Formats: sequence, structure tokens, C-alpha cells
Amino acid sequence: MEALKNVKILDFTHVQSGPTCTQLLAWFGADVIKVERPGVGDATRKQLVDVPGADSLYFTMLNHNKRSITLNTKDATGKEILERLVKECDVLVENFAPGALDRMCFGWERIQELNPRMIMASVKGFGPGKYEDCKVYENVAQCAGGSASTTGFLDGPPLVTGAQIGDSGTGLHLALGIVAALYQREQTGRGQKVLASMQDGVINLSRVKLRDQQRLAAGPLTEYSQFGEGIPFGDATPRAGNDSGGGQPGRILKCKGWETDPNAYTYFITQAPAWEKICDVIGEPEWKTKEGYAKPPQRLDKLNEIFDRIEQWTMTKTKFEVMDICNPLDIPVGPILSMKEIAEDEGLRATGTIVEVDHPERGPYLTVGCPVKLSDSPAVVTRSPLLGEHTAEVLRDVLGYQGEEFDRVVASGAVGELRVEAAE
Ligand code: CAO
Repeated sequence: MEALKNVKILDFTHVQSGPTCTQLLAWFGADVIKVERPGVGDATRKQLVDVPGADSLYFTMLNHNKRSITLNTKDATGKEILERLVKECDVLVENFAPGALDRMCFGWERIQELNPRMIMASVKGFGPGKYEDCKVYENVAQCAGGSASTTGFLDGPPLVTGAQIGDSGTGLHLALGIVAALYQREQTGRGQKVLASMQDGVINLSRVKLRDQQRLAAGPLTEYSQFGEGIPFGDATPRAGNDSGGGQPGRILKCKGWETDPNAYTYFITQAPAWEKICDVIGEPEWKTKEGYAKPPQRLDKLNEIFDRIEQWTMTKTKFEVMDICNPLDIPVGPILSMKEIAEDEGLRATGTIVEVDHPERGPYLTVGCPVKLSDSPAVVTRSPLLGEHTAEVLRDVLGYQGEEFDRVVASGAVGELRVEAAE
């Protein structure tokens, strides 16, 4: 049985942050009913289009396992249908700009009146305070959440990261809040509001950098490369390049083929317990006992020399050979994998992390499957819905519109054009 079987989600999400949340809930077995504007739909359907006429990968990869209905929630009949949906569903998830639900006349008070068991979950850019009315996108959140100020090299500008920690990261936080609220509802019978702000989500993921901010008061951060290089610290956590955040010196080093392959690199950590093995592997056995090299604190001002020497060795091996040699010796290393390599990785296909999905408009494409594996509730990835694909089905089967009543709501125009196959 699926973990969230019988949980109905009224999905008012769009773009990335909200859809990642409801996609996870769908993978855990919830019935996710995505509400979209008739004729328009989620803006991402038509963003970054690679196959003309078909839903984009941006949309398809964020909306698996959902049903789509089209509904104009500003129309009177649309509001009547929405009311029924609120009464019927367990969770409403939305990431509209602040105030949009109130303007639709479906604010929290109204939702509670209609369905006291309803959990109303929102992604917003910022939590309550001076920025609460702002619209926010991924990189704004990465910057306002402190991440960008600590990413990049010391002598360069702040950098955003390719991992979508603002959007997908916040969606993940929201999903956890929803599941907790569903669990609490089991005891109280009541719903509640769940809020995940993108700024809060990024700050949570940047926790170790706030740790370092406070450690600065006690002196320089000795594990940062700049300490060994004699560069003074300022009053805020600096950018740390590719230093490892855990206190063990680490760098990204070139491997065989780096001249032509932009991803022929390895991450290499000179973890203290592995030091002697590292010395043997790179051909510097005397460093095991040599004054200035034997103990971790003595090495801090020599990290550039040490990593240069390790790199001379890694450049003689491919990133996978480095992994094969170092792993059995408990020397922590990791290949820099390109997205091409990830797409082609048979192991990731076998675990369902990379999945091939078929789509009627665009044919087969690759996606990332459910990253959390439940042994009793394995996720089976099914394609994203076409716009309004399930409008008729949801009106009839979930909301009970039949016969003349069904014809009336369709004739009102509130649900847009029914797909031909569904209208019959
Ligand atoms: N029927 C009728 N109207 C609908 C509708 C429907 N089914 N679905 C949406 N609308 C309306 C909304 O009610 C809103 O109308 P008003 O402005 O008149 O109230 C309008 O469409 C626009 O919705 P929106 O404000 O959410 O969209 P936007 O393009 O203006 O802003 C975004 C997009 C993402 C900046 C904003 O939604 C936001 O800040 N969300 C919260 C933070 C977030 O999730 N950001 C990450 C997005 S991923 O990078």
C-alpha cells in the first residue's frame, strides 16, 4: 500500500518550489489534483520548450504522478467548484504571490470554515516581516538566504549554486511540514497552516556557515585555506572556494584528461586518519613522520604545496581510477560527475533515481525519480498530465457532478474546453 493512500491534495502550485513538494507527496501515494488556469496552465509548460507543441521538460520533470484540472477560480461557477474541492481534499498546497489566495476569496479563515480538517501549506519568498510581500525566485532566495555570500572564491563575487536549494529545497521542507501536520491531525482532528519560506529554507541549508560566523569571534577559521595562506579574515563568514565544510582540508583536483574534459576532476579530502595512506599513495612516505607534515595543525600553512603534490598524482589517473584506488584505503574522494554521466549511470537507473518516462506529446525523456525510498511504498513514476487531462474525471468522480449538473458547470466556461476524449 502507498504511504499517503487516500490523502487528497488540492495542488495550486506552479513553477518549481511548490510542484517539487506535491510531486513528492504524489510519489508517496497521495492523489494530487493540480488546478491550472484554463487554456494557460502552469507557466512552465511553455518555458524552455525543446519540442515545439509539447509540454517542456521544465514542466514534465516537476509534475509527475499528478492529475490536472483546469478551473477559473475567479469565475462564480469556478468558485463553486473550488469550494467543493476544498471540502473534499485534505491538503491545499500553494505558492502564489503573497495575497493571491485572499484575492480569490479563499483565505485561511474561509478554508477553515469550509473544511476544519484542511491543512493549508504555502511556499512564500520570505516569512513575516518587511519583505513578506515580495515575489521571489530561486536565485533571490539563494542570495537572501546567505548561501551566495559564502559560495565562490575569496577573490571573486558571490556565486549561486546549480542545485536549486531555494525552490526544490523549500519544496522538500514544505513536504515535511505537511506530513507532520497530517500526523498531528490524526490526534487533533484539525488542520493547520504550514509555511515554508524560501529564505528560511536556504538559511537552514546554510546552517554550517552561520556556525562559522559565530566561530569567527573566537579567532580565524583554521580549516579555511585562507588561514594557511595568511589572508586575514573579515567580520563575516568568507567564501571558501572548494574547501570542505567539515574541518578536514579538501580540494577539487585535476585528473587525467582535464585539458579537454571540463569534468575530469576529483574531490580529495586529506582526512587526518587517512594521512599515512595518502602519503604512501602519492609517493611521499617520508611526510608521515616529517616535522611540519606529520600532524594536521602543522600542515595548515602547507596545504597548497600538499594539494599540488596530490594533484600531480591525481593527474596521472582518471577520476574513476582515483576512486578505485582511494576507496579501499578509506581516503575520502569523489569524482566530479557531469550531468551526461549521471544520465548514463546504470546504477542510478537500477535504483530508480534516474527514470525514463514516456510522454504522448514528446516521447521518452529522462527524469529524476523519487530521491527518498520507502521499502513498503516504492514510488512508481508516471508521466505528467496534459493541461486539463483530468478535468472531467475529477468533476465526476471526486466532486460528484453528474448529468445536468455536469453539463451546467462545463457550459459555464469555468473549466475551459474539455479534452475531446474526456467529454464523451
Ligand atoms: N484561475 C484564475 N486565476 C488564477 C488561477 C486560476 N486557476 N491560478 C492563478 N491565478 C491568478 C492568481 O490568483 C493571481 O491573480 P492576482 O494577482 O489577481 O491575485 C495571478 O494568477 C498570478 O499568480 P501569482 O501571483 O502567483 O503569479 P506571478 O506570475 O505573478 O508570480 C511567483 C510568480 C513565483 C513570483 C509568485 O507566485 C511567488 O512569489 N510565489 C511564492 C514564492 C515562490 O514560490 N517562488 C518560486 C517560484 S519557482 O522559481
